[in-house]
Amino acid sequence: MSWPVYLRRYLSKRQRGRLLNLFLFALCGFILFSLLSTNSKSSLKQPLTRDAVIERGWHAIPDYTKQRKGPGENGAGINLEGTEREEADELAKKWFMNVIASDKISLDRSIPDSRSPQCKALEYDVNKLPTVSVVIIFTDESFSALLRTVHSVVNRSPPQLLQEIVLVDDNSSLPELGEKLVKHIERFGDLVKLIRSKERLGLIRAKVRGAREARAEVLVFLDSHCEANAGWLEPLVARIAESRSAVVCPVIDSISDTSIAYMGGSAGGIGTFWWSLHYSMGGIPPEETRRRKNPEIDYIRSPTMAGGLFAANREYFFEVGAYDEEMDIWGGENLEISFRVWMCGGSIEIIPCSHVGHIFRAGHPYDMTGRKGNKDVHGTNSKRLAEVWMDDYKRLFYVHRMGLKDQDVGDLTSRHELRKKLQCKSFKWFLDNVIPQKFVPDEDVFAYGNLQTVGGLCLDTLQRLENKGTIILGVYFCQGGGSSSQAFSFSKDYEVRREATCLQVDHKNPGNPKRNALIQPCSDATKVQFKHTKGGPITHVESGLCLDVDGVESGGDVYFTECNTEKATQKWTFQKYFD
Ligand code: UD2
Ligand code: MN
Repeated sequence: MSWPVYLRRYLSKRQRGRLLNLFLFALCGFILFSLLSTNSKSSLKQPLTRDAVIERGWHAIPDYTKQRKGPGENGAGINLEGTEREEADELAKKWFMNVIASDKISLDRSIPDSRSPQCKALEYDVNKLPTVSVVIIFTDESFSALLRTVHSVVNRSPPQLLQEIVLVDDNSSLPELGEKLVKHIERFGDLVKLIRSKERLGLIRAKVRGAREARAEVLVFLDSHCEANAGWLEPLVARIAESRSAVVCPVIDSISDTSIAYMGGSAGGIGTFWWSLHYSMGGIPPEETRRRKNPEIDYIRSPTMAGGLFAANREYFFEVGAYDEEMDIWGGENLEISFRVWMCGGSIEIIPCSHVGHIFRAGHPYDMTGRKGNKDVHGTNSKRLAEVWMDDYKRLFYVHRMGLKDQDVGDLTSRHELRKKLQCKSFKWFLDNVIPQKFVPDEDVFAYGNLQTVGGLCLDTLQRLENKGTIILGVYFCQGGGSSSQAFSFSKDYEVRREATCLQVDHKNPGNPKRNALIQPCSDATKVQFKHTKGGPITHVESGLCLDVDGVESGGDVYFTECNTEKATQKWTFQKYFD
């Protein structure tokens, strides 16, 4: 190596060697420094510290020890009066929520911490947990509801965990969701990303779009009218870190659609389903209660999820099939992902220490029409899931949706292939192992189908809504094949029942010779039993009365009365008897 003459003149060989070392050391240092600093510029690749968040001028994280004052604080509702109230009522016809009240409430409002004391006492090492991308999809959402969702996530997530929020705008047309939204989220820097879809995707494809865009190890989905509660994120992420195939849901607290009050909730239940493929909630079964050692904290194995609010390992989410992207707009994807995850080796769980509020709206503030003018997106989405995942049990769905049997719902090949590739278990396995308490109307019963008496008349709910409490039954012309309002089972527990409701004799006016035939929620504790053989009477065991009907008139009510073997109107036959 040749040194410049002047250096050779003034420095000894040893000094020159030291200088060289120093230079090389400085060079390495410089390279290392530049590498690190470019990395911290795209700092979202790195978990952020809380200090870094504040330093970057993002929204200051409110101090929860301070009492905030103002409309809606501490989760209070807003009571509007006079013309404002009239205006809000008018607007509710379009929004299905009180947008005026929502606009009055701070985007950073405080809400009551709905966790149990045990949950509050838990500590997590957030530096050891994986980071999170929160995906929030929306179409024409109320500006304040959407941004309160975003603010609540920023405010109540440990900065070390929250890598990014991905907003997916599903082709909204409201002007305030344009530039005004972009300006508003600037304060969050690159913590919040906004993706705009030029075409309407529907919520299923919008969620997949957001998931593809997400970069963190864990994905969390939220609806665009939520409020994340204190400590909501840590327990979700911790459970996924422990079990990669756990798809976990927070407890969904309720936010009033009329006053926007944060109303809290409890982790007292699991997700189930109706054979019509609507989501439903149920009590925690006794086996699950026994398995959970600490009822305040331990996760709850849930057969299904509501759909909107959940977290999953991002790679696992895609491995297990993300969503069926041929499903359109709204509905069905929540049961599809639930059945699929369980059947393909994962689990759906509710994490009682994680709470997120959600505004439950009575209608959809957006167009529900799917592709090709489809007005029944829930129906066609559900048929897709029934065909792929429910094996022969899809018959029970078609009892409710006979009209869909011949309906084309598009190609299912890739979803069938997915099920094969993942070697998923059968739907019977799911019923037996994940939701053994689910009543299967045509299995484990003595008889099933319509229940016919003379004159071609069948026992019928007459479209009276049995989920709204007790109803009186009647008769109607038999519908042959299978009609949901005429579907009854004679169970092995000797109940005459439907999916979740049971036949009962009206206990009012016991002296009355005609006692109403009611249908009411079944009870495990007190089973209402009947005696029956093919073509014979339906006899109430407790009172000894028999099911009867006046004349042979369609639409008439049925009742219980003294048994009379001579009377043709007391002879009943189920469509199908087993053995
Ligand atoms: C529930 C779920 C919802 C979804 C749905 C069934 C909860 C709390 N919510 O209905 O996430 O699983 O059941 O499909 O469990 N959206 C779009 N594009 C559309 C339609 C909706 O982006 O075409 C957005 C919408 O702005 C909202 C989200 O999707 O953020 C869910 O819609 P929703 O709130 O109307 O559904 P929800 O709560 O009745
Ligand atoms: Mn919602």
